[in-house]
Amino acid sequence: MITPEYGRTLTPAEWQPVIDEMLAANHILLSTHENSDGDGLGSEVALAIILKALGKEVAILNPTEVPPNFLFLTDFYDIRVFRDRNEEDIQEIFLADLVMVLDANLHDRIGKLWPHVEFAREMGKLRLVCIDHHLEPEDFADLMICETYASSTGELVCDLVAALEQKTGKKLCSSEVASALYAAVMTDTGSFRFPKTTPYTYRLAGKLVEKGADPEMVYDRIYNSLTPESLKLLGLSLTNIRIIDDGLISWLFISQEMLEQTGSKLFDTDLIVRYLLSVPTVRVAVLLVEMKDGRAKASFRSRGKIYVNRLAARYGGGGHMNAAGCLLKMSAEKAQRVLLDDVRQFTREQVNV
Ligand SMILES: [Mn+2]
Repeated sequence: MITPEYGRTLTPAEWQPVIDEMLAANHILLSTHENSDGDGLGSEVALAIILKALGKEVAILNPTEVPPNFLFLTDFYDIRVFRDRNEEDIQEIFLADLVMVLDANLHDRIGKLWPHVEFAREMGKLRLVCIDHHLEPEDFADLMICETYASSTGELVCDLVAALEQKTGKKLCSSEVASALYAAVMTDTGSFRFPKTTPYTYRLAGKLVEKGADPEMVYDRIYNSLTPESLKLLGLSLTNIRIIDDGLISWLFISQEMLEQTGSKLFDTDLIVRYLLSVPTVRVAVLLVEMKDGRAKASFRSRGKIYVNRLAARYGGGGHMNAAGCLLKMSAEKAQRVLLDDVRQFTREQVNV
């Protein structure tokens, strides 16, 4: 079903405050959420190329490393991981006059960067802009562009680029910008299949291809990049999925031991979550992953009108109606008990409504 706001875009006038911030700044830092995805990475790479072309000093500093299947984006622009004990990296935040957070609407989503950004803002003139499309934003920046109608942050950035081109009279959307934005929109729409994919999204994808985006390369690099280790993890995970509560819930726990046994990494778990909804009776799917530091990371998916972002919010996380996540501040062992009880209760309530 097409959302009622379909086709809505922000007007150049609505983008004006963001454009003013970008044009006024000299040194701009871009960042996205921990365990970054195609939307956050593609959006920041696209904006970095454009801001550089406008004569700005621009760096991308992320809280966590780029997953291997998105490394092709680093051919377009350097993406660095912020080192919180490194003087140079900390200094970089203090030298910036604008930080733009993309695809995250809670302050702690940028992880270890946040305390330094917060301190730099208290001490000086650092401005903070957030562009995002998740539900229930926290008002943590000077300017918040949070539009939940958008399929992706990349879709919003496409509109921003168009407004910037109009304002500056320059052609800014190079083929690399177009491919980065195509990667953002493609991944967040599940290759143009998820509910917020509208006729506008398809037209936008078409425009990006006209501007030189390479759909074949982007798809191949992102989805055909499995390592033998991640395939082993996938196999092991599929045999461990539990379909419970009359088929309403699918549940998978991936332990550190499973990661070690297969030689796979935390980001290898990202491709597994989609299999949890592949059984049609399932309404709520949960992937719980034990992290190295003993905490656990939960990803939620749902089918139909079930707001799993509300489930994630109970643990300090958030997201969208059908896709959300959180970091649990408890051991994986405890999380398996506490979360499973909570998910069962939540699902019963939601399905009975
Ligand atoms: Mn997104």
